Amino acid sequence: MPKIAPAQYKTKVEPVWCPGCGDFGVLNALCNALSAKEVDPKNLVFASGIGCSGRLPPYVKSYGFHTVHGRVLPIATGVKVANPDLTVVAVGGDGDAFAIGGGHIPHMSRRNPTVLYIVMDNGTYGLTKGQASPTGPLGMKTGASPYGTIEPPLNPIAMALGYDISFVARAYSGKNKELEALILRALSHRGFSFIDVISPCITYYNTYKDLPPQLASVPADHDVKDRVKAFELALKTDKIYLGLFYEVERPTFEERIRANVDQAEASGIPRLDEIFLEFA
Ligand SMILES: Cc1ncc(C[n+]2csc(CCOP(=O)(O)OP(=O)(O)O)c2C)c(N)n1
Ligand code: SF4
Repeated sequence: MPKIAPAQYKTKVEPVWCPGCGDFGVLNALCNALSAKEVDPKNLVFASGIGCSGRLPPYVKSYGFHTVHGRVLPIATGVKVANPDLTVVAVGGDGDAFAIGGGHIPHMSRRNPTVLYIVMDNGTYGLTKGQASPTGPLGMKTGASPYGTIEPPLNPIAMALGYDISFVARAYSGKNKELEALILRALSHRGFSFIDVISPCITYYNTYKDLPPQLASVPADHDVKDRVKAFELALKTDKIYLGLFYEVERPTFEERIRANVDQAEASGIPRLDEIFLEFA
C-alpha cells in the first residue's frame, strides 16, 4: 500500500464539533498515528458510542460503526473476533465509557482483545448540553445540578489499573505530539489498550486555562511493568500525569478463541455451519 499522508485519512465529512473542542486534537493525532503506522483504511474499523466524541468515525477514512450509548466495547470486541486481521479502534466520551458503559471495562480487561479504546474525557455530557459526568469534579454546577454535584469523580487511570488492563495511558488533546506517540504505541500493543484523553469541552466545561499547570509527564524512568508504581502516579492529587502508566503482554481474546475453536474442531464435533446446513 502506498503511504497515506495524515490529511488523507480525513474524509470530506466536516466535523460538527464546536470550534475549539478538544476532540479536534484527538482526530489530528489519530490521523498522524494511522499514517505513521501505515494502517490500510480497508482494514481499519472505528466503533463509537453516543456523544459528541462518538461522532468521530465518519471523519476518518475507515469502516465505521456509530453504535449505542455505552455499548461500544462489546461491539468492537465482536468486530475483532469476527476478523482478527482488522485494526479496531473504539472511541467515545467519559459518560459513555464510565457511566452507562462502565460495566464493560473490567471484562475487556479479562478478555484482552486487541482493541484500542480512546476515551475523550471532558468531565461533562457534551452532546446533551453539559450535565456532570463521572469525571466531573465534586460540586460541579450545571443546569441539572444548580447547587453543585454531590458525587466525587472517579479516577479513570486508577480504575484501569485496578482492572489490570494491559495498556493504560493518559494524554491531553492539547499536547498533540505526545498523544500521537501514545496512539502509535497502542496500535502496536497486542491486547486491550486504554487511553484516557483529557479533551476539553469548550462550550460546557472549559478547562483550557485551569488544566495545563496541573499537567506533568510520567517520569522518564518509570517502569511501565510496575503496576504498584503506576498506581502511585495515578493517585497523586497535586499533579495529573500524562504518558504510559502500564503495559504488559498477555494472551489476547482472539488468540484464545482461535485455540478454543481449533480444540473443538480437533475433537471431531461437527461445525456449527454444518449443523445449520442440515436444516437448510
Ligand atoms: C441509552 C441512552 N441513554 C441516554 C442517552 C442520552 N445521551 C446521549 S449522549 C449522552 C452523554 C454524552 O456524554 P459523553 O459520553 O461524555 O460524550 P461527549 O458528548 O461529552 O463527547 C447521553 C446521556 C442515549 N443516547 N442513550
Ligand atoms: S459541546 Fe463540548 S464536547 Fe460537544 S462538540 Fe462542543 S465543545 Fe465538543
